[in-house]
Amino acid sequence: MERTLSIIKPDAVERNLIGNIIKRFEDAGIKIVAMKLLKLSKAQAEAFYAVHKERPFYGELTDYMSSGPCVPMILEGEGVILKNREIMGATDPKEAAAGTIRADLAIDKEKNSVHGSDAPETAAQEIAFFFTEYELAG
Ligand code: DGI
Repeated sequence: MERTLSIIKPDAVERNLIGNIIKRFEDAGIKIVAMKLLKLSKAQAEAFYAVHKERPFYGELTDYMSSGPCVPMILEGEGVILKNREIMGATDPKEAAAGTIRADLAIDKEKNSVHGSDAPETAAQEIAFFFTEYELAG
């Protein structure tokens, strides 16, 4: 069964939106098979977003991601990588489809409430960044 990494980002945790976001995944038939709440250090945020190192927003993005607690989760289900991306909506909430998490809840392109892996290889890497094998529920 396919798995992906989701993160409820600091702006959403701060505004008490953890339950709202998790309900959307559960209502879509997606299973949460691992979950934790933690605060990334600046160095950890930089490592997680290393792929964006050369982008002009890298400093701001990693400051923001280390500014407060976040909730990384492993989601499981058929086609869950794409399904999660659809439930999240486009990166910029102004461009996100109605009814998506980002359209409904996100603040802006940076404080966009959720992260979701974009492909099987990145999903495997990102899951391993936050979780060890023994932390998986099944
Ligand atoms: O996979 P996504 O999160 O939808 O988007 P991405 O992989 O292109 O970018 C990763 C994150 O980087 C995104 O969720 C928020 C941030 N980001 C992307 N583009 C911009 C940005 N942050 C700022 N400040 N400005 C941007 O143009």
